[in-house]
Amino acid sequence: MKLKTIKITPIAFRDPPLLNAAGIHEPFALRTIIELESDNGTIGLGETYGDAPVIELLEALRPALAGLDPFDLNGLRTRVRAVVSSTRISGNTEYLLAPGTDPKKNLQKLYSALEVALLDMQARYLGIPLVTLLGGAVRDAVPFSAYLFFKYARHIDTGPDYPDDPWGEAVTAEQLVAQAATMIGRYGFQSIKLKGGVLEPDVEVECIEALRSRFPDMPLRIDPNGNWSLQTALDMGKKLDGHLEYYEDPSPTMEDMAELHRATGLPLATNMVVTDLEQFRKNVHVNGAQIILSDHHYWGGLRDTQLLARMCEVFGLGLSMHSNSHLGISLMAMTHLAASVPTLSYACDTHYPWLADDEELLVGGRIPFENGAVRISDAPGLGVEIDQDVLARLHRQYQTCGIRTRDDSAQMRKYQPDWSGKPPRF
Ligand code: GKR
Ligand code: MG
Repeated sequence: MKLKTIKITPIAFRDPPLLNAAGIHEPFALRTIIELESDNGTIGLGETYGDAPVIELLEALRPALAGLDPFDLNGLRTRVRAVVSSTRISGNTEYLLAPGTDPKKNLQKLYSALEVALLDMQARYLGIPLVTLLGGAVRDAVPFSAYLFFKYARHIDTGPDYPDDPWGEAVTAEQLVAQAATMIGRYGFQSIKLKGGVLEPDVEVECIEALRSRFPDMPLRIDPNGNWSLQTALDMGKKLDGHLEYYEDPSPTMEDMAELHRATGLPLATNMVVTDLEQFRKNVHVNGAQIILSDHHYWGGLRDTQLLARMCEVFGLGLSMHSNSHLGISLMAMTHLAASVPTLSYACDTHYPWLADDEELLVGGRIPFENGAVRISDAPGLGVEIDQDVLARLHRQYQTCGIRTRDDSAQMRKYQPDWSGKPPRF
């Protein structure tokens, strides 16, 4: 079997005005959809970041992929390495809250984008679910958490044709609890993550307390994305003690996290200070984070994330899973991966509930959650097909939306012209 066609389609989908440490989500989030076809008609699908530098790299890689044996992942790695080291990217921007935008991870993210699509192709060719190729399912359904965001009711700069999202405003504890109740009612999630670092820290602690009284048995997490100074994180840690399953990236540096853990004993999780092997090694020495949030999009694909899981086990670290705004192909890749990893013992993050119903590009629409979990079917590969009409619509939206690289801080300056987005703000 040889790779014959490689289709790379940038898309944009509507994203609600979600608030975070850097600023606010723009009206459209970007992704890239990868469709491979082999000379015997087997397909392979992938989804990755949609920022301009990633698309430039994918386009540079495309000619080198023709004729590749889909089982030759070392061949893929060699080709990706050659392209990454020889391609000059025009807009190498890094957006701190999305680790995948770091240009130092170009090799990992480019390899991952193609590795997922090739593994999907391999599994479809063999007629087995992707998880079987990854070593077999240790669970047949993967639990995700309700990912709550503070948010405004609507975007500032969209025209009359841009529909309001159904979630409404959430800038008070009462509104946030209502958001949680809706999300849990709709999808059955059994744990909650709150994206923090947005309102005054004491207000966010009150929100966690309000969630605790409304959902007494749910594991809770808060993630201020490094927007709290060490002192603030210590003060809030005392108030949050007893409420949290883990405390995610309260402060911006590994050293601050280590100090916080020494002082409070709270379990700290990260997708900001441990995002590559060098940081992993350093973390083992300083004990900054005790739980690593994996993400195959920047950890170098499904197999390298399985390796990360083994390393976490070796060094006694916990493992969870991070997400950025994404569609169903990524959700299924995350699900097959998580189903194959025995030590992934926390409910995974997903932004999927924030996706509008009419913007899932899979045949059959949105992937269903049962009791907060996504089930793996017997279908070969990732088990999903693309609805080409929706893909074409989302590509047209990409062409007209005007966004080429995610920038939540620039978007926030439309609301607050003096906004810097530089952490820690509190
Ligand atoms: O989508 O606003 C967001 C998140 O803040 C995202 O950018 C982060 O990467 O979800 C992420 C996290 O857990 O830090
Ligand atoms: Mg995080």
